[in-house]
Amino acid sequence: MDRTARRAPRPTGGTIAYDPSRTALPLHLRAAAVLEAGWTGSSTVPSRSLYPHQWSWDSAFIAIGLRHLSPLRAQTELETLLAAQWADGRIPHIVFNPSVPLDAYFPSPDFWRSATAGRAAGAPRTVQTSGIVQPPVHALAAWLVHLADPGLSRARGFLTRAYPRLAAWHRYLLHRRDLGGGGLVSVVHPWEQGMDNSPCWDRPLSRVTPAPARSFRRADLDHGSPEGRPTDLDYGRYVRLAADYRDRGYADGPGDFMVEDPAFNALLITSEYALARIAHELGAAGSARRTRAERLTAALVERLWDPAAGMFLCRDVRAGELVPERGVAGLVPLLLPTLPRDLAATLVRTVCGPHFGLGGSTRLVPSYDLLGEAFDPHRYWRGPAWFNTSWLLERGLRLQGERGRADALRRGILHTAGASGFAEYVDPYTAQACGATGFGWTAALTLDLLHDRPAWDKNGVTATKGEDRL
Ligand code: 9WN
Repeated sequence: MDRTARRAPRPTGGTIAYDPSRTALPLHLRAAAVLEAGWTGSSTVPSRSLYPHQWSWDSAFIAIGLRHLSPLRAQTELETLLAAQWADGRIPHIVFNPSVPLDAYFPSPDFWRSATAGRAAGAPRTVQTSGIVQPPVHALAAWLVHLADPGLSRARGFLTRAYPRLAAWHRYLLHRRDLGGGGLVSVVHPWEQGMDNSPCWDRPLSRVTPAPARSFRRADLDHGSPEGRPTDLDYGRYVRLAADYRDRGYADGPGDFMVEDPAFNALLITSEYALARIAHELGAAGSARRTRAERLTAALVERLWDPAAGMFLCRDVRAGELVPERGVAGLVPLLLPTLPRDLAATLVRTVCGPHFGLGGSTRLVPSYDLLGEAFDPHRYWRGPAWFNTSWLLERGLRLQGERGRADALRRGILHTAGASGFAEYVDPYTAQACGATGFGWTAALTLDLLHDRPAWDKNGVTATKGEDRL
């Protein structure tokens, strides 16, 4: 099926309308046009059709790309998200746009009822949000956005205002979400981890009684093809988990679904390093945060490393065991500067080996084990390659000194992003576009790779670490 023919995002007045067929335009202009078309005035939608609100980790990735177009807009993107933070510190996974009809996306604000059900947890009154979270990429994004124009950032007090909110966000995760008691954060819903339909959730999700299919109406199937989206049974389980959490007033505690995920925790650690840099920029000491990041790295290794798999796995906290499925999340700790060298070398072998095929059968990193029983090259997070995870691994490979592999992955991302019309995700073997086109983070991370890496290449790997200053 030719998904590039799907409805294009609505253009905004006076800007270049996004049109995937305009392949003659240079890549950076096409990527910029996608971000222009998705800009609402205060944030950027992941996709006008499928995801017409603001999503948490999408906004962080989008800000990382937007900073090259407009540092002011990139700061605004993050500020809009941070303004929706709850008093308990959580940053909600969706901030709803009140001008979008309720039936455009499910679950809509009337399902989450943040202002009422979330009152005890301190949900904001002026804006409607979901009550779950997404991976903490935000401090990393804030730091990179600051670096794009430190003068503007300082003049606007960007980091001064963002820092306490980001610190409260990390505090929430580290204190309220250490449900396994081993120092790592647990997610309580597959949507929190961001790779919604990964086979890594199948086992822990099987304990959840699905909400009856007739009790809700999926809006995603109005836009996405059913073969590419989660099944009704899985959706029923997502709805049940979210409704139960809401009905407990979004209070955190033991529940049916509690998973320690390697990507979520590795991103928290990366963002802790970024917070240390931000603290230093603001004249405070960041050493406690660095120490914490190192301690969290050690906990990650202790609780989630599986030597037989040669990678990190998810821990099902309820069952007290690792989930024997290889997801791309288990490679993301390549981002960590104090990962033991032998583990980093093993991870590189795994990403390039038969389970993920990078540089052999695949050019982008598949979301799930190519040899896994549940592998499906087109279904959501069960095999296709996503651009944000490949961007993270490009960064991780570069940090670990794997410059040649990082360069090849960068080229693969840029080529595939352009050829697919900035697809949401692609078939890992054929690079066929899947899901929405004109997708926000695909365009943003394309811009980021176009801007940053040539300079890094000139200066080598040491400069890469220096530029990040993490
Ligand atoms: C639920 C917006 C989001 C991404 C997630 C992706 C998908 C939503 C959905 O879209 O999730 O949050 O309806 O499937 O899995 O990573 O943030 O782009």
